[in-house]
Amino acid sequence: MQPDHQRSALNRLRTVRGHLEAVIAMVEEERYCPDIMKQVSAVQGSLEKVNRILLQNHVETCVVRAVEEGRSAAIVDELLETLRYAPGVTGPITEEAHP
Ligand SMILES: [Cu+2]
Repeated sequence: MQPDHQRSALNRLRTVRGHLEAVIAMVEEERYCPDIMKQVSAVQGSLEKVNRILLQNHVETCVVRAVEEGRSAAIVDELLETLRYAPGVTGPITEEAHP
């Protein structure tokens, strides 16, 4: 991975881990359901940000290399398949999805 993308992805994932621990505590403490749902949604938004970073890294490295090596058709097929893992990535940018 490109070092800046790796650092950014790791920072965000570690933040999500902490956030998720807090959500688990909310469930254990039987907090008000909509309050928990709001936090789950925020975690999902954070994970979508990670996928945006991973996709950017992939396009800048693996995809560029594949095109240079004449594997354009195969990498485009794979890329379209990859986008299915991240519907939030290809949708409109919401406030939460901004870096
Ligand atoms: Cu890649």
